[in-house]
Amino acid sequence: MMNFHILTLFPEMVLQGLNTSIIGRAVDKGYISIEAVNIRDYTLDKHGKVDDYTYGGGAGMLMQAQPVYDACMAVQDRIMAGNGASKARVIYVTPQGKTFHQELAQELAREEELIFLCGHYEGIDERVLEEVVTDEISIGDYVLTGGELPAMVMIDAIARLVPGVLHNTDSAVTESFYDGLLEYPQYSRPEIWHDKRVPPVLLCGDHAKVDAWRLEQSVLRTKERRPDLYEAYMDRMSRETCRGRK
Ligand code: 4HQ
Repeated sequence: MMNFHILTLFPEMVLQGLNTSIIGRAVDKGYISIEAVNIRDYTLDKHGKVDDYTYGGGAGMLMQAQPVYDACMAVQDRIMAGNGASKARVIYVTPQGKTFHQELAQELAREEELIFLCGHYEGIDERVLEEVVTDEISIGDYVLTGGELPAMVMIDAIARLVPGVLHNTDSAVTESFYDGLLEYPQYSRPEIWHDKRVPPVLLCGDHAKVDAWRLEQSVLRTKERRPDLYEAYMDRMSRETCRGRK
């Protein structure tokens, strides 16, 4: 069981996005939980304000420290009341963080609780980030309007690694990036479509032959499309071969 907590000004956006399909089913079955906490609920401002102008001037508004801090502390307190001790990691979603990747998803999937802090406007007052954030993570080098989509991307990638979430227990390891290779091409009925035949090896019934073909396709594809991944794969293979000879 893994519990995700999302601190956001748009709780309905993340709940809508994550309560569908596989992730929605995982919530229903109790493998994961997803809680969206509205940062606005924690402002002490009587008009519900959570943002202000930046010192030093410049364009745009900044989320203020107080509501973010109080929302985060409220979640940490509830987590600690639940598990009796440890604080959860707090992930601030920002282009300035280290880039999210499959290995990081695997590491985070081993946590019991994760808090995602989603900024809006021009971001969040630096002082509260210094106090509450344990990890800064980006989903890639482009600029979005808020941290909600990146948080949803990461939660999806992490949640599917939690035991029980995927039907097929193999899928989490068989797919792209397991072994650092891209996936092989796949085919379903009909056998001929737009004059294109399914590769005959897939119809031969010889599982060893099928597996060998798929690995070959994965390697060819990776070499062609992701030379960086291919190089890393070849390096890994040659190291393993060395060890095998010892
Ligand atoms: N943001 N990967 C939130 C991003 C982003 C990204 C821009 C984060 C706006 C307020 N986050 N601020 N790319 O573009 O994580």
